Amino acid sequence: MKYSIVQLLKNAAPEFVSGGEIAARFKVTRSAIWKYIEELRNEGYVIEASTRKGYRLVSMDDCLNAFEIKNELNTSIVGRDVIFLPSIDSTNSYAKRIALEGAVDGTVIVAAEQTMGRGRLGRSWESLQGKGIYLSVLLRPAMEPVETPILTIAAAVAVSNGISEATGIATGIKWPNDLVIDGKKVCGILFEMSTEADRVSSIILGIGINYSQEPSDFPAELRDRAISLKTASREPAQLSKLSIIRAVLRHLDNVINFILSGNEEKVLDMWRARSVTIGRQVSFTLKNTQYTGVATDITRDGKLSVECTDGVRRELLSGEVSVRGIYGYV
Ligand code: BT5
Repeated sequence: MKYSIVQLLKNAAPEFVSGGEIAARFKVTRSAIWKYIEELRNEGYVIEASTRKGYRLVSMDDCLNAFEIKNELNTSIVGRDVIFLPSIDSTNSYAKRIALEGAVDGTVIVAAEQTMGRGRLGRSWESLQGKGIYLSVLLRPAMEPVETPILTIAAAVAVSNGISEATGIATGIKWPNDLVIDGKKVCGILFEMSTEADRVSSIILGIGINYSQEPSDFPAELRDRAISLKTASREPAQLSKLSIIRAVLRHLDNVINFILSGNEEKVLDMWRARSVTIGRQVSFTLKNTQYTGVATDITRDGKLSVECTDGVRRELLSGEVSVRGIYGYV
Protein backbone atom coordinates (compact mmCIF):
# COMPACT_ATOMS: atom_id res chain seq x y z
CA MET A 1 0.00 0.00 0.00
CA LYS A 2 2.59 2.55 1.05
CA TYR A 3 4.64 1.84 -2.06
CA SER A 4 1.57 2.15 -4.26
CA ILE A 5 1.36 5.70 -2.94
CA VAL A 6 5.03 6.18 -3.84
CA GLN A 7 4.33 4.90 -7.34
CA LEU A 8 1.44 7.35 -7.70
CA LEU A 9 3.60 10.26 -6.51
CA LYS A 10 6.44 9.19 -8.82
CA ASN A 11 4.13 9.14 -11.81
CA ALA A 12 2.79 12.60 -10.97
CA ALA A 13 6.11 14.26 -10.01
CA PRO A 14 6.95 17.12 -10.13
CA GLU A 15 3.21 17.84 -9.79
CA PHE A 16 1.23 17.51 -6.54
CA VAL A 17 -1.45 14.88 -5.96
CA SER A 18 -4.21 15.88 -3.57
CA GLY A 19 -4.74 13.95 -0.33
CA GLY A 20 -8.38 13.46 -1.30
CA GLU A 21 -7.45 11.90 -4.62
CA ILE A 22 -4.99 9.47 -3.02
CA ALA A 23 -7.51 8.58 -0.30
CA ALA A 24 -10.21 7.92 -2.91
CA ARG A 25 -7.87 5.87 -5.09
CA PHE A 26 -6.92 3.54 -2.24
CA LYS A 27 -10.25 3.70 -0.39
CA VAL A 28 -8.75 4.84 2.91
CA THR A 29 -9.10 8.03 4.95
CA ARG A 30 -6.99 11.13 4.46
CA SER A 31 -5.50 10.64 7.91
CA ALA A 32 -4.41 7.11 6.95
CA ILE A 33 -2.66 8.61 3.92
CA TRP A 34 -0.94 11.13 6.20
CA LYS A 35 0.36 8.24 8.33
CA TYR A 36 1.77 6.44 5.29
CA ILE A 37 3.45 9.67 4.13
CA GLU A 38 5.10 10.01 7.54
CA GLU A 39 6.37 6.41 7.33
CA LEU A 40 7.73 7.05 3.85
CA ARG A 41 9.52 10.18 5.04
CA ASN A 42 11.16 8.11 7.75
CA GLU A 43 12.44 5.78 5.01
CA GLY A 44 14.18 8.69 3.29
CA TYR A 45 11.61 9.84 0.73
CA VAL A 46 11.45 13.63 0.65
CA ILE A 47 7.76 14.43 0.25
CA GLU A 48 6.44 17.97 0.29
CA ALA A 49 2.98 18.51 1.78
CA SER A 50 0.78 21.50 1.05
CA THR A 51 -2.64 21.93 2.64
CA ARG A 52 -4.08 23.21 -0.64
CA LYS A 53 -2.28 21.08 -3.23
CA GLY A 54 -1.58 17.78 -1.48
CA TYR A 55 1.66 15.79 -1.72
CA ARG A 56 4.63 15.92 -4.04
CA LEU A 57 7.69 13.65 -4.26
CA VAL A 58 10.74 15.91 -4.21
CA SER A 59 13.60 13.42 -3.98
CA MET A 60 14.38 9.85 -2.99
CA ASP A 61 18.17 9.88 -3.17
CA ASP A 62 18.65 8.84 0.43
CA CYS A 63 16.00 6.23 0.58
CA LEU A 64 16.84 2.58 0.89
CA ASN A 65 14.30 -0.19 1.18
CA ALA A 66 13.54 -3.54 -0.43
CA PHE A 67 10.84 -2.07 -2.66
CA GLU A 68 13.11 0.51 -4.31
CA ILE A 69 15.99 -1.94 -4.66
CA LYS A 70 13.79 -4.50 -6.39
CA ASN A 71 11.40 -2.25 -8.32
CA GLU A 72 11.79 -2.80 -12.10
CA LEU A 73 15.26 -4.24 -11.63
CA ASN A 74 14.71 -6.44 -14.70
CA THR A 75 17.17 -9.15 -13.74
CA SER A 76 16.73 -12.88 -14.21
CA ILE A 77 18.38 -14.27 -11.06
CA VAL A 78 19.88 -11.61 -8.80
CA GLY A 79 17.20 -9.83 -6.77
CA ARG A 80 14.42 -12.42 -7.10
CA ASP A 81 13.88 -11.67 -3.46
CA VAL A 82 15.28 -8.62 -1.67
CA ILE A 83 15.52 -8.22 2.10
CA PHE A 84 16.45 -4.90 3.71
CA LEU A 85 17.63 -4.86 7.33
CA PRO A 86 18.32 -1.68 9.34
CA SER A 87 20.96 -3.53 11.38
CA ILE A 88 22.41 -7.06 11.42
CA ASP A 89 25.52 -8.87 12.64
CA SER A 90 26.69 -9.64 9.07
CA THR A 91 24.68 -9.88 5.85
CA ASN A 92 26.74 -12.98 4.92
CA SER A 93 25.92 -14.68 8.22
CA TYR A 94 22.25 -13.77 7.80
CA ALA A 95 22.28 -15.12 4.24
CA LYS A 96 23.80 -18.39 5.48
CA ARG A 97 21.03 -18.74 8.05
CA ILE A 98 18.21 -18.16 5.57
CA ALA A 99 19.93 -20.39 2.99
CA LEU A 100 19.43 -23.26 5.43
CA GLU A 101 15.76 -22.39 5.64
CA GLY A 102 15.39 -22.60 1.84
CA ALA A 103 15.81 -18.98 0.66
CA VAL A 104 15.70 -18.81 -3.14
CA ASP A 105 18.55 -18.50 -5.63
CA GLY A 106 19.23 -14.80 -6.19
CA THR A 107 18.07 -13.55 -2.78
CA VAL A 108 19.73 -10.23 -1.93
CA ILE A 109 20.23 -8.98 1.62
CA VAL A 110 21.09 -5.32 2.15
CA ALA A 111 21.81 -3.79 5.57
CA ALA A 112 22.28 -0.20 6.71
CA GLU A 113 24.71 -1.35 9.40
CA GLN A 114 26.65 -4.47 10.40
CA THR A 115 27.70 -5.06 13.97
CA MET A 116 30.08 -7.90 13.07
CA GLY A 117 31.00 -7.32 9.42
CA ARG A 118 33.42 -10.00 8.25
CA GLY A 119 36.38 -10.07 5.89
CA ARG A 120 38.25 -13.16 4.73
CA LEU A 121 40.20 -15.46 7.05
CA GLY A 122 38.52 -14.23 10.22
CA ARG A 123 39.29 -10.57 9.55
CA SER A 124 36.70 -7.88 10.17
CA TRP A 125 35.01 -5.34 7.89
CA GLU A 126 34.37 -1.82 9.21
CA SER A 127 30.63 -1.33 8.79
CA LEU A 128 29.55 2.01 10.27
CA GLN A 129 25.84 2.69 10.28
CA GLY A 130 24.64 4.34 7.07
CA LYS A 131 28.14 5.01 5.73
CA GLY A 132 28.74 1.93 3.66
CA ILE A 133 26.88 -0.45 1.35
CA TYR A 134 26.67 -3.89 2.92
CA LEU A 135 25.05 -6.57 0.83
CA SER A 136 25.06 -10.29 0.20
CA VAL A 137 23.74 -12.31 -2.70
CA LEU A 138 22.71 -15.92 -2.22
CA LEU A 139 23.22 -18.12 -5.27
CA ARG A 140 22.46 -21.73 -5.97
CA PRO A 141 24.13 -22.30 -9.35
CA ALA A 142 24.26 -25.71 -11.03
CA MET A 143 28.07 -25.75 -10.82
CA GLU A 144 30.69 -28.06 -9.41
CA PRO A 145 32.47 -26.59 -6.35
CA VAL A 146 35.77 -26.46 -8.31
CA GLU A 147 34.17 -24.28 -10.97
CA THR A 148 33.00 -21.59 -8.57
CA PRO A 149 36.09 -19.32 -8.08
CA ILE A 150 35.09 -17.53 -11.30
CA LEU A 151 32.10 -16.16 -9.37
CA THR A 152 34.37 -14.02 -7.18
CA ILE A 153 36.05 -12.73 -10.31
CA ALA A 154 32.60 -12.02 -11.73
CA ALA A 155 31.51 -10.18 -8.59
CA ALA A 156 34.55 -7.88 -8.72
CA VAL A 157 33.80 -7.08 -12.37
CA ALA A 158 30.12 -6.46 -11.62
CA VAL A 159 30.80 -4.10 -8.71
CA SER A 160 33.39 -2.19 -10.70
CA ASN A 161 31.01 -1.86 -13.67
CA GLY A 162 28.08 -0.95 -11.41
CA ILE A 163 30.04 1.77 -9.60
CA SER A 164 31.26 3.15 -12.90
CA GLU A 165 27.73 3.23 -14.37
CA ALA A 166 26.11 4.81 -11.32
CA THR A 167 28.84 7.31 -10.37
CA GLY A 168 31.30 7.66 -13.24
CA ILE A 169 34.09 6.67 -10.82
CA ALA A 170 36.70 4.26 -12.20
CA THR A 171 37.90 1.51 -9.88
CA GLY A 172 40.70 -0.99 -10.44
CA ILE A 173 40.61 -4.63 -9.37
CA LYS A 174 43.46 -5.85 -7.18
CA TRP A 175 43.67 -9.63 -7.28
CA PRO A 176 41.74 -11.48 -6.15
CA ASN A 177 38.85 -9.17 -5.44
CA ASP A 178 39.58 -5.82 -3.85
CA LEU A 179 38.41 -2.72 -5.67
CA VAL A 180 40.77 0.20 -5.37
CA ILE A 181 40.83 3.91 -6.17
CA ASP A 182 44.20 5.70 -6.12
CA GLY A 183 45.78 2.66 -4.46
CA LYS A 184 43.19 2.59 -1.63
CA LYS A 185 40.52 -0.01 -0.95
CA VAL A 186 36.94 1.03 -1.68
CA CYS A 187 35.34 -2.43 -1.78
CA GLY A 188 35.98 -5.93 -0.49
CA ILE A 189 34.28 -9.17 -1.50
CA LEU A 190 33.74 -12.21 0.65
CA PHE A 191 32.95 -15.48 -1.13
CA GLU A 192 31.51 -18.28 1.00
CA MET A 193 30.26 -21.65 -0.17
CA SER A 194 28.53 -24.58 1.44
CA THR A 195 28.54 -27.94 -0.26
CA GLU A 196 26.61 -31.12 0.20
CA ALA A 197 27.91 -34.42 -1.11
CA ASP A 198 30.26 -32.58 -3.50
CA ARG A 199 27.51 -30.35 -4.87
CA VAL A 200 27.15 -26.63 -4.29
CA SER A 201 24.23 -26.08 -2.00
CA SER A 202 24.69 -22.34 -1.64
CA ILE A 203 27.16 -19.60 -2.43
CA ILE A 204 27.12 -16.28 -0.67
CA LEU A 205 28.79 -13.31 -2.29
CA GLY A 206 29.29 -10.58 0.30
CA ILE A 207 30.02 -7.11 -1.01
CA GLY A 208 31.12 -4.18 1.15
CA ILE A 209 31.47 -0.80 -0.55
CA ASN A 210 32.70 2.32 1.25
CA TYR A 211 30.13 4.95 0.38
CA SER A 212 30.27 8.10 2.51
CA GLN A 213 33.00 7.63 5.12
CA GLU A 214 35.25 10.60 5.77
CA PRO A 215 38.91 9.61 6.26
CA SER A 216 38.41 10.19 10.01
CA ASP A 217 35.61 7.57 10.08
CA PHE A 218 38.18 4.81 9.44
CA PRO A 219 40.35 3.45 12.26
CA ALA A 220 43.85 4.96 12.20
CA GLU A 221 45.48 1.87 10.70
CA LEU A 222 43.12 1.97 7.69
CA ARG A 223 43.23 5.71 6.98
CA ASP A 224 45.97 5.42 4.35
CA ARG A 225 44.54 2.26 2.83
CA ALA A 226 40.78 2.89 2.62
CA ILE A 227 38.69 5.38 0.67
CA SER A 228 34.97 6.02 0.13
CA LEU A 229 33.13 6.85 -3.08
CA LYS A 230 32.13 10.27 -1.69
CA THR A 231 35.77 11.13 -1.03
CA ALA A 232 36.73 9.97 -4.51
CA SER A 233 33.89 11.72 -6.30
CA ARG A 234 34.09 15.14 -7.92
CA GLU A 235 30.34 15.51 -7.37
CA PRO A 236 29.68 13.81 -4.02
CA ALA A 237 26.21 15.38 -3.69
CA GLN A 238 25.11 13.57 -6.85
CA LEU A 239 25.82 10.06 -5.53
CA SER A 240 22.92 7.77 -4.66
CA LYS A 241 23.32 4.59 -2.66
CA LEU A 242 20.20 3.18 -4.23
CA SER A 243 21.42 3.71 -7.81
CA ILE A 244 24.77 2.13 -6.96
CA ILE A 245 23.15 -0.95 -5.39
CA ARG A 246 20.76 -1.39 -8.32
CA ALA A 247 23.54 -0.99 -10.90
CA VAL A 248 25.74 -3.50 -9.06
CA LEU A 249 22.90 -6.04 -8.90
CA ARG A 250 22.10 -5.65 -12.60
CA HIS A 251 25.74 -6.09 -13.58
CA LEU A 252 26.06 -9.07 -11.28
CA ASP A 253 23.05 -10.70 -12.92
CA ASN A 254 24.61 -10.01 -16.28
CA VAL A 255 27.99 -11.59 -15.53
CA ILE A 256 26.41 -14.59 -13.79
CA ASN A 257 24.37 -15.21 -16.90
CA PHE A 258 27.55 -15.06 -19.01
CA ILE A 259 29.09 -17.71 -16.78
CA LEU A 260 26.04 -19.96 -16.75
CA SER A 261 25.95 -19.86 -20.54
CA GLY A 262 29.62 -20.87 -20.85
CA ASN A 263 30.93 -17.37 -21.60
CA GLU A 264 33.57 -17.23 -18.83
CA GLU A 265 36.18 -15.85 -21.19
CA LYS A 266 34.14 -12.66 -21.58
CA VAL A 267 34.09 -12.18 -17.80
CA LEU A 268 37.84 -12.83 -17.57
CA ASP A 269 38.44 -10.26 -20.30
CA MET A 270 36.42 -7.68 -18.38
CA TRP A 271 38.44 -8.52 -15.27
CA ARG A 272 41.74 -8.14 -17.19
CA ALA A 273 40.58 -4.76 -18.53
CA ARG A 274 39.99 -3.46 -14.99
CA SER A 275 42.90 -5.20 -13.31
CA VAL A 276 45.53 -3.17 -11.48
CA THR A 277 47.53 -6.35 -10.85
CA ILE A 278 48.32 -7.71 -14.32
CA GLY A 279 51.58 -6.34 -15.65
CA ARG A 280 52.66 -5.02 -12.25
CA GLN A 281 55.38 -6.07 -9.88
CA VAL A 282 53.97 -8.18 -7.07
CA SER A 283 55.29 -9.92 -4.02
CA PHE A 284 53.83 -12.81 -2.07
CA THR A 285 54.72 -15.52 0.40
CA LEU A 286 54.35 -19.24 -0.29
CA LYS A 287 55.31 -21.82 2.33
CA ASN A 288 57.33 -19.24 4.28
CA THR A 289 59.32 -18.14 1.24
CA GLN A 290 58.90 -14.67 -0.17
CA TYR A 291 58.80 -14.26 -3.95
CA THR A 292 58.62 -11.27 -6.24
CA GLY A 293 57.77 -11.18 -9.90
CA VAL A 294 55.43 -9.76 -12.48
CA ALA A 295 51.77 -10.80 -12.57
CA THR A 296 51.02 -11.90 -16.12
CA ASP A 297 47.45 -13.22 -16.23
CA ILE A 298 44.46 -14.70 -14.50
CA THR A 299 43.41 -18.27 -15.27
CA ARG A 300 39.88 -19.53 -15.91
CA ASP A 301 39.78 -20.92 -12.39
CA GLY A 302 40.72 -17.57 -10.86
CA LYS A 303 44.42 -18.17 -10.24
CA LEU A 304 46.98 -15.39 -10.65
CA SER A 305 49.99 -16.31 -12.82
CA VAL A 306 53.24 -14.71 -11.76
CA GLU A 307 56.59 -14.82 -13.59
CA CYS A 308 58.91 -14.85 -10.61
CA THR A 309 62.40 -13.34 -10.58
CA ASP A 310 63.86 -16.85 -10.14
CA GLY A 311 62.55 -17.71 -13.62
CA VAL A 312 59.70 -19.92 -12.39
CA ARG A 313 56.05 -19.22 -13.20
CA ARG A 314 53.81 -19.71 -10.17
CA GLU A 315 50.02 -19.75 -9.91
CA LEU A 316 48.31 -18.42 -6.79
CA LEU A 317 44.85 -19.59 -5.88
CA SER A 318 44.20 -17.52 -2.83
CA GLY A 319 45.95 -15.48 -0.21
CA GLU A 320 47.62 -12.14 -0.39
CA VAL A 321 49.76 -10.41 -2.93
CA SER A 322 51.30 -7.00 -2.50
CA VAL A 323 51.02 -5.01 -5.69
CA ARG A 324 53.44 -2.17 -6.33
CA GLY A 325 51.64 1.16 -5.88
CA ILE A 326 48.75 -0.26 -3.84
CA TYR A 327 48.25 -0.07 -0.06
CA GLY A 328 51.64 1.55 0.36
CA TYR A 329 53.76 -1.21 -1.30
CA VAL A 330 56.65 0.53 -3.05
C1 BT5 B 1 37.37 -8.41 2.40
O1 BT5 B 1 38.14 -9.18 3.23
O2 BT5 B 1 37.77 -7.45 1.80
C2 BT5 B 1 35.91 -8.83 2.32
C3 BT5 B 1 34.98 -7.81 2.90
C4 BT5 B 1 33.53 -8.19 2.67
C5 BT5 B 1 32.59 -7.30 3.42
C6 BT5 B 1 31.16 -7.60 3.08
S1 BT5 B 1 30.04 -6.44 3.74
C7 BT5 B 1 28.69 -7.43 3.35
C8 BT5 B 1 29.12 -8.86 3.63
N1 BT5 B 1 28.84 -9.25 4.99
C9 BT5 B 1 29.97 -9.45 5.69
O3 BT5 B 1 30.03 -9.75 6.90
N2 BT5 B 1 31.04 -9.28 4.89
C10 BT5 B 1 30.64 -8.96 3.55
P1 BT5 B 1 39.71 -9.09 3.33
O4 BT5 B 1 40.32 -9.15 1.97
O5 BT5 B 1 40.06 -10.11 4.33
O6 BT5 B 1 39.97 -7.65 3.90
C11 BT5 B 1 39.73 -7.34 5.24
C12 BT5 B 1 40.72 -6.23 5.61
O7 BT5 B 1 40.37 -5.01 4.92
C13 BT5 B 1 40.72 -5.89 7.07
O8 BT5 B 1 41.60 -6.71 7.78
C14 BT5 B 1 41.17 -4.43 7.07
O9 BT5 B 1 42.58 -4.34 6.92
C15 BT5 B 1 40.58 -3.90 5.78
N3 BT5 B 1 39.28 -3.26 5.99
C16 BT5 B 1 38.33 -3.51 6.93
N4 BT5 B 1 37.26 -2.73 6.77
C17 BT5 B 1 37.53 -1.96 5.68
C18 BT5 B 1 36.80 -0.94 5.00
N5 BT5 B 1 35.57 -0.57 5.34
N6 BT5 B 1 37.40 -0.36 3.91
C19 BT5 B 1 38.62 -0.72 3.52
N7 BT5 B 1 39.36 -1.67 4.13
C20 BT5 B 1 38.82 -2.28 5.18
